[in-house]
Amino acid sequence: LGLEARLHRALASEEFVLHYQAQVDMRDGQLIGCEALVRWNSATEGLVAPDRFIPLAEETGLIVPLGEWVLRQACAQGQSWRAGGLADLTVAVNLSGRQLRAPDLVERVTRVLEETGLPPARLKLELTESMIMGQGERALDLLRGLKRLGVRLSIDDFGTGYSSLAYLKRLPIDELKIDRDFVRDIPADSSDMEIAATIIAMARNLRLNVIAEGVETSEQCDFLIRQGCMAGQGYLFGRPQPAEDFTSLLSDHQ
Ligand code: G
Ligand code: G
Ligand code: MN
Ligand code: NA
Repeated sequence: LGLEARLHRALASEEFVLHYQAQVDMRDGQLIGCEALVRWNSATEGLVAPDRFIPLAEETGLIVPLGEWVLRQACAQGQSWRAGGLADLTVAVNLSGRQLRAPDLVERVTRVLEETGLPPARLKLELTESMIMGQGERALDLLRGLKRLGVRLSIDDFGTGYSSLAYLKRLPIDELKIDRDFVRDIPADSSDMEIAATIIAMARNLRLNVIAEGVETSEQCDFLIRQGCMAGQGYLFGRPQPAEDFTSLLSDHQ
């Protein structure tokens, strides 16, 4: 069976799982949210990373039902942590370009929020610059539609695209997420430090939240805080982990 057929079968037989990675206030390590990251728990290959199947899922359109499964699963999980009194986290979910182009995205998100009971303000959708830029004016309408639901919008992999300040200013977004490419070589690479600092300043000027991804060392953490970026995600604070493990972590911190 080819990969495409195996992916279809995997969706039907519920072989996909979500791992959750902490998003914290880097000043005190306080948990503020988590990002849901999909993996394929393949019967034959074990845990498969998204880089190995998301591109094909995107190409074939399977990303639309898969993405909806991810969204529903993550929202249900977030609501279950809330209902259990464990934590009131914001759950971040990645969207793909194909999902963004589907004509009924706003309706799909509305339905999932209603069905799971997660308050819209507790859902953060991560979109990349290139996904939005490729959409022209339609993107603005779409983002406005999502904002009207009350969900939060974050620009993932920020700094790797070509958004101008003028364009960004028009987008109804809440957050810039600094790509880990610009975090990895802090403090060795001074131009990466400049870029990270510039993104943080840009976010401040546009009154947007900013979060750094791929934070692995306390030097990186300290530098980012000094520049004014308080939120972070990365191995320094925790790796992506299965829902059960993330839940135990929440219970331990109660
Ligand atoms: O842990 P990591 O290897 O999870 O993720 C690799 C890439 O896969 C990231 O860039 C991430 O955005 C993407 N990814 C992870 N989960 C999802 C998902 O549910 N949907 C989409 N579209 N991309 C995802
Ligand atoms: O969607 P996005 O590209 O933001 O997905 C986050 C990706 O970054 C996932 O693949 C996740 O596993 C990975 N990641 C998260 N924290 C770290 C980190 O500290 N170091 C590295 N190398 N990767 C990380
Ligand atoms: Mn992401
Ligand atoms: Na990213």
